[in-house]
Amino acid sequence: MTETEARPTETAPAAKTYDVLIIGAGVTGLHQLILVRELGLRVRVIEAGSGVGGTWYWNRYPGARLDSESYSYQYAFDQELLDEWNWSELFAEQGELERYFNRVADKYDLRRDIDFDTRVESMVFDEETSTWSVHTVDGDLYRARVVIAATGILSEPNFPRIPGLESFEGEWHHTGLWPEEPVDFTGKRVAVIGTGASGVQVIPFVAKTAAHLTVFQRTPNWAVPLRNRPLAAEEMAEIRAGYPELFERLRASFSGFMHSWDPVTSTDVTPEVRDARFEEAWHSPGFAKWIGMYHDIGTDPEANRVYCDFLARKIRERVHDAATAEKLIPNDHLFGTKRVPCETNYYETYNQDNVDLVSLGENPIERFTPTGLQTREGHLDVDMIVLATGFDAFTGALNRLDIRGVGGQTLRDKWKDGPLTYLGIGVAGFPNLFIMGGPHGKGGHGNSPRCSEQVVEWMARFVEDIFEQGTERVEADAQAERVWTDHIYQVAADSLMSTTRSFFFGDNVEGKPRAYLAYLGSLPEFVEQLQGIRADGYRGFHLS
Ligand code: NA7
Repeated sequence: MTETEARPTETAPAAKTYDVLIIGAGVTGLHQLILVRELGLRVRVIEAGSGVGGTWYWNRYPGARLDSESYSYQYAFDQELLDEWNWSELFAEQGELERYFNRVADKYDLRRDIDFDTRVESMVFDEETSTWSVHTVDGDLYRARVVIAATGILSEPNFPRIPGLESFEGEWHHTGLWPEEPVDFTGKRVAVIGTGASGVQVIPFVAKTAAHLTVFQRTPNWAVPLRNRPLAAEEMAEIRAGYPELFERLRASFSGFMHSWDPVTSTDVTPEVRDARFEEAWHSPGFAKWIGMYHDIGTDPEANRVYCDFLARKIRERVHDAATAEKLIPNDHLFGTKRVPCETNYYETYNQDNVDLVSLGENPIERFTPTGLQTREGHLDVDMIVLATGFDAFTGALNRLDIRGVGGQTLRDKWKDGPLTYLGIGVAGFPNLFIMGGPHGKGGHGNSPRCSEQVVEWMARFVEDIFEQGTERVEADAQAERVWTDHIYQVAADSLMSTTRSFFFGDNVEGKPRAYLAYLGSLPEFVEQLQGIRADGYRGFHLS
């Protein structure tokens, strides 16, 4: 169906009117579009970027790649696509993922329903008509009964509050907003700020060709080797033959990953057996070294410390300069209490003569200048600055939409002390707005397509029921929201993750209140709850 044009008034632009508006053409938004379109509803996607893929569109810095095995991170709903697509590496790089999502967009002719280069400026709920008015930065107006915000968890870049960036006369880039044109480090003096998952990926690439690289580290991370390798055609064929069992297994797993915690307790085995197991994991790919480990490493601080000692030894073996090695070993948090970055030659990079590491605790950056960075100890001249400073995760992208619900309340205000949601999907006071992949949803700790697919399917059924039953207004119940949010906090409080600062708690961003933002329950448990809630006539939502 085509859009209908509402009559423009003198002050308002003509509204483009749809049944369902989806914000974001990333992993979740594309899948949601495919399913909502099948319902025959008028649906449109608004996307700030110029292409599809979300994370894999924006994070195009050299070295960007998956930490989940490629074949576990793809849509499972299209057998033809599964049959046709060959992953070239165990952990695909950004370009391959972007090609994959473009292939999906081509196959389903999705672009005809997507407005690219369109950024939402504000969204207002009209209580009389029970519709959302969505205003874009370019002055366009969309109106829709239902809005699905698929804006992503790690999509709003975090900028350090260091003054003067606008005065810097060289080139600067944020890893999460990397340009399409190639960035050339050759012969340049480069500063990289940030040593999280993005930092450890980009740093070895910069060091290869830069004249000099200075890495500014706020806190060291427990980064572990990715162990990437090419996937030969025969291996790919074997993997493909096992897809039905694979996807079934991943759906039944805790977070949709290939690895799951070992039921064996590390203290039940001899130190020799334990150390051999650590060593074996160290040589295994991806998250085998994290969520494939003895389960008590995720729950018992003492067991975790023994593993930290092993990992610290590995860092000391790899970094020649003892003082640099010590700087790279975390002493403020246990292993796995933050997102574990996976790296390739990250630690060896510090053995290069053209690379320096600066601890911001010892030598903070005071300001950016036209020619570089002024630190407490002196000025550093650089030609390029790379900000690998992460994201205002979970809530940043939603807050930026400037969402105004019942009575003009803003979502930002409602969430000023931390988000309140029902299932991570609905928010009391914000009817007909559904969040896919935001705070309190399963995706924060999981493999994104695996964690979102069943929720997106559930949402499509909900949308179908809403329109079939002529429901005008759907709103999460405030009490159901309280119970869900308390449940979220309770599970997190019992976890080792609560012992440190991280983007899971929001306190990676200066000034953001500390509140747990993800969901630590299991994927099957979450999906079962969703199904029960639907069976009970969407318990916890008011439909009218
Ligand atoms: P992360 O993991 O949040 O890492 C950001 C890094 O930037 C981390 O080292 C931060 O230090 C550092 N940071 C953040 N703010 C500042 C300021 N103000 N000054 C100096 N350094 C700062 O984000 P990534 O992009 O690396 O990874 C995000 C996800 O992408 C990851 O989980 C994967 O899913 C892919 P900190 O450690 O907080 O002290």
